[in-house]
Amino acid sequence: MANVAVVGAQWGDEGKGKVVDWLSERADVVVRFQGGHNAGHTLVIGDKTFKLSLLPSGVVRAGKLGVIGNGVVVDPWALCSEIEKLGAQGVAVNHDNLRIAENATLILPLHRELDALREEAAGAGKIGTTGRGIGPAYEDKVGRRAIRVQDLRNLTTLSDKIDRLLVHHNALRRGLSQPEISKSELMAQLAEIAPKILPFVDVTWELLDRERRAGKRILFEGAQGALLDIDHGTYPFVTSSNTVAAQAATGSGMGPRSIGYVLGIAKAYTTRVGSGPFPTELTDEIGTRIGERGREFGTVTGRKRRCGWFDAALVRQTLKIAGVDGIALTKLDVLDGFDELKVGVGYMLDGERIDVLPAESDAQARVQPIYETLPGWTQSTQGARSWSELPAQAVKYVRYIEELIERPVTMLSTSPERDDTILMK
Ligand code: 2SA
Ligand code: MG
Repeated sequence: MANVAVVGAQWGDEGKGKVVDWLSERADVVVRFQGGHNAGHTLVIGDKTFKLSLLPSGVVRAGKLGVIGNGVVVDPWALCSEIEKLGAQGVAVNHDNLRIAENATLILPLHRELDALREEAAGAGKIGTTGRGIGPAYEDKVGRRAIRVQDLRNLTTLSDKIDRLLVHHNALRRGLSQPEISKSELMAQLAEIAPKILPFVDVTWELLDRERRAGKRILFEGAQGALLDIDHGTYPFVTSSNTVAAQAATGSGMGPRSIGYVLGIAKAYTTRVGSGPFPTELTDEIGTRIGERGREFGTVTGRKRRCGWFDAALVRQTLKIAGVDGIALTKLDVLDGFDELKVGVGYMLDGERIDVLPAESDAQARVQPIYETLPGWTQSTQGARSWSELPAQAVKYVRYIEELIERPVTMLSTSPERDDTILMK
């Protein structure tokens, strides 16, 4: 098996966790390469449910190494509490199964505060962030003033770096009429957390290169989805990292050829959390029914997700941008029992038919979806483990999607249970 990168093809929450878990059994190393604890993966293993946020999914399986790559923003306090929670569920996280890139950026309490302050100030124009400080931390990274994981090794040099950081942040806070950040308090907080994080810190690009050359199989675990990508998503209603497969290389310190296969994950319908355009959104009782059947609430924030029909035009677009070879289609069973199903095949914009979502945010908000209608099915597909267990109309639905998105559906998921998966090719 080639090294696989798993990326979301919609707005996140596509069910990447289950697929990553399924694939992680066949991998040796699982790497996170972007995002932070804004991600949320629910893994159902036997009778246990694990909710992971920052930790790579591999850590819950014995003998796998989880790597938090340089492209991730790491909140050390959130990480420690996640490790503690897993510990209480009987999973020990230690140097043997977790490494963190020394050059990963830290999320500090001031980032979380700034995230909240900005959202509050934006009122109706807010992004609807997860409030985890993700955006502000990435801003500091690109602004070349971030504190990185390795800086926790030396409190003397850390002091100078914090001075530089606070020049920026305290100016910003004065503008927002907020009290300045106390350097001594921040230093004390970091000095306290450092010994808990440092045992995991490693030169992960080198470690990954070694593993790759030893023939170990590496699984790249994406978070969020292509439509939340900072460049290619529905900007500005996006997250602050690149979520497409190319980032798996940059965000882990490996070359692009280390990725052998890109698996996109798409839900059999569409959901979105937070603000921003969503052409096939259903605000009627059908949307409510999908949300209830699909239990569409955020793993991380518990927020209710907006629901709508599958948008094939959009997914075709993201698969191209993300470089996806084939997709796993998830939560097909949620669509059981509908009389008919609609699939978005393109858009109308100001009286003209278009096949792609325009890049400009006002135009994105104005497009009207064009639908094709397909008959639904009455039988249950939940838990189906083979093609032959699916009703003919469900097969037709999947085949139709496949045709529209111009990529094969290589995997079909019919319940949160790992083994309720149909391999297509
Ligand atoms: P942020 O906090 O700056 O990243 O928020 C910016 C926008 O990105 C959205 N966002 C997400 N939307 C869906 N799923 C997300 N993460 C988890 C996942 C899902 C979960 O990867 O599956 O736990 O529910 C995620 N992360 C960020 C957010 O809603 C804003 O629109
Ligand atoms: Mg999720």
